[in-house]
Amino acid sequence: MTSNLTRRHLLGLGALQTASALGLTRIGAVPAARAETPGAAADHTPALVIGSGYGAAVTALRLGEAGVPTLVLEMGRLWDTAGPDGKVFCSTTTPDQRSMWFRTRTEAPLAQFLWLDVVNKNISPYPGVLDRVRFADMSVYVGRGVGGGSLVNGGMAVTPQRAYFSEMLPSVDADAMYDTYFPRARQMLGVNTVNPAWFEATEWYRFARISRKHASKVGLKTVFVPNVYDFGYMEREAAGQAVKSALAGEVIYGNNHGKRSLDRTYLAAALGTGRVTVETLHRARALRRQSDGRYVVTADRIDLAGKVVATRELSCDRLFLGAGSLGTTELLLRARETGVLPDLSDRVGTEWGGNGNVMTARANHIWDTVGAHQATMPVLGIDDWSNAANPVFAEIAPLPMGFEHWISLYLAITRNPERGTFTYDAATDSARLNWTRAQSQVSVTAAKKLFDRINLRNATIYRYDLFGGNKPFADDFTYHPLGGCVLGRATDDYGRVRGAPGLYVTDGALIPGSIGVNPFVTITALAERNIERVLAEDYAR
Ligand code: FAE
Repeated sequence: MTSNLTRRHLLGLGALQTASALGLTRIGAVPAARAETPGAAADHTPALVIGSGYGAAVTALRLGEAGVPTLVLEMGRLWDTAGPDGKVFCSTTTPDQRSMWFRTRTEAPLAQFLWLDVVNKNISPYPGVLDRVRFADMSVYVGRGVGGGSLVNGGMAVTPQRAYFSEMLPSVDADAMYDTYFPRARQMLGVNTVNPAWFEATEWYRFARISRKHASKVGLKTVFVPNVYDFGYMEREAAGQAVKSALAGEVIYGNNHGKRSLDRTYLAAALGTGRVTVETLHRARALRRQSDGRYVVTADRIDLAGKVVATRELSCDRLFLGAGSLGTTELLLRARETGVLPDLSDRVGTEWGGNGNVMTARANHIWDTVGAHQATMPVLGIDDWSNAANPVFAEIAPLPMGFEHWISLYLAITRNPERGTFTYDAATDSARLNWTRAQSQVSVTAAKKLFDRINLRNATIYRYDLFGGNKPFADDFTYHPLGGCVLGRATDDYGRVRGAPGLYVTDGALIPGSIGVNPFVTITALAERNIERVLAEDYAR
């Protein structure tokens, strides 16, 4: 199994490199140049997967292993080619066109410092790796490219608390998840933990140790947070033996080294099966079902300027949606509201949440230095989730600015029961999120209760200069969009879309708005569970 996987990985990685070197948008272990020949692309494929994030990558691998020829459509590009600076991804401090999805200016989460607009930079429009999807009172950050969110995220690989998992997804057998699918997901994703002795000694995590000290003064416990960043690599970075990535401020616009993103794990293995092909810069726009039961996806192929250069119709026997909470929900909502798939459940477009995300920052005393050098991968969290009166899991986040700033930054995950809904806007042919500031207030109140305690005991204050509008809490964006097509409601208990045989949801859209920790391990494990069942039942018929 292991050597097989290694061989597959190598084959897959080889395919990725060849495609990248030739500038192809079609990637497969079949000779890529031949596959790119005009007219060679088949219009029909047994399985079609939309998107290439966690749910999609798991699904593609398991379909490929089962011998099912599978095509993956990804709207972003393959991130494997060095730019003029010799790097695949641009730096965080001097971002260029590679940073964001068709923008003229970057839109970083922490937009200001000392109230000054010094963080964001002008860029030229390009299919960059990070997108910020803006709705009225909520923005959603997502990754774009082969690997989806894995290209831009903080790598924190956290398994949810079992009781809360069961509360959120009561129809899922928790024994099977915790005995089989969570361990499988962690192993496949390459999850590892920081060496505690190194953590205690290194300057790169001084910021985390300071926050731990302040939390412990009010009796709050901290826990180590696992990650998919290779901590062995990070130690070599610190020792000057490896090119710096997490220690060079890289994260939200991509890591050039060290991170086990999906293109190195699941997707490499999927391509290595020889049955999976990925088409990049293809945005699925519409889907319909033919009278013979096959699905047809209309996809726009864009160029690097964003211009639609071709529109393709691709038919498949089975269609797997892995375009993320926003992308998958929009495709289904559009299909239902335009009457193309009228039998879809009225639960499509409901139960959305941002996982109770809220960011905040504290100003430390002059003697509590956080260090000019900070690793971008968080490894500690304040775990107060079992506090029934105010459950919060707050990650101690880095703010690597290259100079001492005395700031402690946090991403708090709160238990927010509010849920948003999506409505289809015919004028723009898009899904609109209905979410209000008042719904975010629940998260702010919970985070404030926790950090007021820490501030009071340590005689510290909030920072008001970082999030715009003089706000000490960033409550208007999330990194963790969840829901929109929830398991057991809009789908059956294994992601089969109700009212549409042969159509499946594989991604974060299945989770009802909240999971209490960073979500990608849960999304991965759930996808593993669901595709196993679908292969055993639907493909056996
Ligand atoms: P996702 O990974 O979003 O993949 C969807 C893919 O589909 C993307 O590649 C899209 O480009 C593509 N797509 C969308 N629409 C279409 C279409 N119409 N046609 C073709 N392709 C399409 O989906 N989570 C953690 O657990 N730990 C962390 O440390 C963490 N940090 C984060 C930091 C940042 C800055 C961000 C943005 C997210 C972070 N997350 C983190 C969240 C995590 O990345 C996210 O939950 C998963 O990526 C969601 O996985 P999905 O499979 O749902």
